Amino acid sequence: MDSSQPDFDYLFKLLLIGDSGVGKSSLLLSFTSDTFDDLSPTIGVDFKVKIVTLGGKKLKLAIWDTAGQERFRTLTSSYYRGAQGVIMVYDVTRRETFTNLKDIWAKEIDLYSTNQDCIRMLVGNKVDKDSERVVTKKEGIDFARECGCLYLECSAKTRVNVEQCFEELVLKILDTPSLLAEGSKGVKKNIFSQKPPEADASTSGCC
Ligand SMILES: Nc1nc2c(ncn2[C@@H]2O[C@H](COP(=O)(O)OP(=O)(O)OP(=O)(O)O)[C@@H](O)[C@H]2O)c(=O)[nH]1
Ligand SMILES: [Mg+2]
Repeated sequence: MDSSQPDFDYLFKLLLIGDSGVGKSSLLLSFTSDTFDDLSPTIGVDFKVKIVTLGGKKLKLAIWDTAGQERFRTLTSSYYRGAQGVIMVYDVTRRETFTNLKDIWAKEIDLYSTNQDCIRMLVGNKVDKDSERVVTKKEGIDFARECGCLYLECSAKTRVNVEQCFEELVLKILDTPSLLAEGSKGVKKNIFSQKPPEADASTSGCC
């Protein structure tokens, strides 16, 4: 076999955004390692890679996990560059994390995203804490409709709907010709051009 051929059909860059503590890193860990841990807040940006087979294609997902804390905000704009999908996460037990998605995060995507067709997914996390829920599913659905996003509720802790969050997003990317073209550019060049900046990268996990 020709070793210069990449072992995947498309390379997609996905981004997790949302307030600190909503569970972005936990979702990523749950998706990539099938585990749940009590994590510390992310510093700068973290980055994980997962290979999945979806829609008959072998896909390399480079998933960027950004810090929600205000003091890291200035680092974040460059992370949007070249992303084919963005997952906007809120905590169903903390209303301000939901309103901040509307007031801050959705605007950031508009401002910084370089892909016009970039697919957005709204995710309400921590549904395992049902007795503490303050944001209803209907509110989530309505907001998703308003901003033209996909929508799911999930729990990084119980892993309910975690895979679906990533899979539905990726399937929609696979359905969008302009994003597919981008994804295959990365493959042709056989480069991994979307590494986080050295100085900001905290840890790098793999597959
Ligand atoms: N019960 C419950 N707790 C969760 C869930 N997801 C995350 N947590 C907890 O919420 C806290 C914050 O989770 P993180 O994944 O670190 O949140 P984050 O969005 O990455 O936060 P930043 O890195 O600061 O932006 C941790 O104590 C997690 O254990 C969930 O689905 N259910
Ligand atoms: Mg984090």
